[in-house]
Amino acid sequence: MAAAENKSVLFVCLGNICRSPIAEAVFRNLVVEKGLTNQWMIDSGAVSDWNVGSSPDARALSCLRRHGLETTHKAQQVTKDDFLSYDYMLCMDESNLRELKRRGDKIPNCKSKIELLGSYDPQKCLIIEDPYYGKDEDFETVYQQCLRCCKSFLEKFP
Ligand code: WE7
Repeated sequence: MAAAENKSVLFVCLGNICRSPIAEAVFRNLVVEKGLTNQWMIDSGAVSDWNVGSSPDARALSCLRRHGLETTHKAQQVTKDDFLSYDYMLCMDESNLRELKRRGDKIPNCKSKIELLGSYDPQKCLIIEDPYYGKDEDFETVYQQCLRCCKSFLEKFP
């Protein structure tokens, strides 16, 4: 019988159209590859409400496609409920971290551990920079950082 989902992670960035959908797709693929799909609830969200309902940035989609991944994600803002249900909120930069912690601090029974995804990087590259005003190669850098960090995060759960 399939085990119930018992671990959960929400990947978070500013607008949920560049970095966090890449992280979500990368992590989901690792979980599928390891046959752990039924153990994990995985999603992504934004600190801001700016892009709600939008598909990921075209450059994020082509980066994922280049690596054989797809997503149908639509941008959504992190909700109060998310702080009560997710084990982990993994975000990309200090601004995301500050904002999520500020919100989490106001929520009684906040369950989520709020951390930088980059804190799991074996290469110690702590910040996953916003590629919004960048080039394709910046999206590739985001992808490689997400891959290293997601692998290392998943290894925490034997
Ligand atoms: C971004 C962005 C990103 C910057 N995705 N946007 Cl113009 C704007 C204003 C408030 C929230 C959002 Cl989300 C957006 C659109 C979407 N990754 N990065 N904007 C960004 C980057 C550097 C300096 C200033 C901004 C607004």
